[in-house]
Amino acid sequence: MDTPEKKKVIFSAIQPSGTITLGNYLGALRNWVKLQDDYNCIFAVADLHAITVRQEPKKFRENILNAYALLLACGIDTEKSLFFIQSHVHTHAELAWVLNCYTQFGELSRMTQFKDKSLKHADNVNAGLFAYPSLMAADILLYRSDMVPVGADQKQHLELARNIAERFNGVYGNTFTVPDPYISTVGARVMSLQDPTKKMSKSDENVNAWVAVLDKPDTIMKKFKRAVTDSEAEVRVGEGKDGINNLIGIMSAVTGKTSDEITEEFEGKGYGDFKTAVAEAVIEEVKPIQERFDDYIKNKDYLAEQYRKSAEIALKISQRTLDKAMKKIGFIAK
Ligand code: ATP
Ligand code: LTN
Repeated sequence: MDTPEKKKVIFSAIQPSGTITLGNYLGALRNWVKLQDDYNCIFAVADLHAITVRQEPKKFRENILNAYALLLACGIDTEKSLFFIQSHVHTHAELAWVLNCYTQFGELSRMTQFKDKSLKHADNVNAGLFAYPSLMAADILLYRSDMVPVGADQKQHLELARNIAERFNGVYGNTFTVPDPYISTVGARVMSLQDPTKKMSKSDENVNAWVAVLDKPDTIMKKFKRAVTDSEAEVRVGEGKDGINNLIGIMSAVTGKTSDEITEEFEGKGYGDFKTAVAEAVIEEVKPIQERFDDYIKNKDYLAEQYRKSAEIALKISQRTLDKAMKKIGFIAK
């Protein structure tokens, strides 16, 4: 963090809404780790976002700390990047309120995630779930972020953040940096092992649909062995072969081999052998992460030192943006 002015700013966050999956890791976290050398990166565990669906307090506390430790274990480095817990930096909730007043009901009503989640949690369609994108906009805009690495599912929210920033700047003059999406070229989209037309999601109730980065080796093996495939027995990328395409994608992301190389390697072999090989490659990939995680999670003091150190700096940076925005609106400075 020597020359934060010179490097472009990247912001991203992940919700501690459950266990972190292989999809989160291959599609997002692994890329964040790589970005740390070239950008001024700011990452957060988005705990405020997570309470838009009901959380059991004990489990929630555990999920937040586990997510923090796991991201460190994946290679998020607090010497290079800021990495904090969202609720520890109060400017996020404050700017979110302000931005709520610059976000239209109609815009929020069009968000597909809101529509999906309100169907899924029909008994708890709360105002926070509806206003979720203005909190996400606050996260991003507070740090004058240039780029936001997000998966396809979050593009609509990012587009809204851009609109909010442009609208505010239009009324009050240049206040917020308008962020661009950062679409990684190497990011894998990992699909569910049980329904490979759907993305692998940590909130999927079917535990066999996802593999967690912290799953034990025999669990990983079992889940891959149960993965849905097709009735052919050819390890190759093809139409109507969503399950095998997904397994090839995972194998390729983990080993760096191309799909052609994988096809060649498994010529004449059955799906059973291939599934075992994919499971073994994944087990190998997550092993060092799990070992580091076990160390970090035992050391609560070290974790606290890291998230506090980052939160303190994040507060200073974000407070400047919040103050600027509030001053422009007409609030009286403290
Ligand atoms: P939820 O089920 O609670 O919606 P999720 O598993 O879909 O959670 P998010 O917290 O929404 O995960 O996403 C965290 C990051 O991981 C995002 O950048 C998202 O694009 C990425 N991601 C999530 N699932 C996948 C996947 N299956 N493949 C690739 N990237 C993914
Ligand atoms: N909504 C995102 C998590 C998230 C985020 C952000 C991502 C919260 N704030 C800011 C990028 C930028 C999700 O569910 N994946």
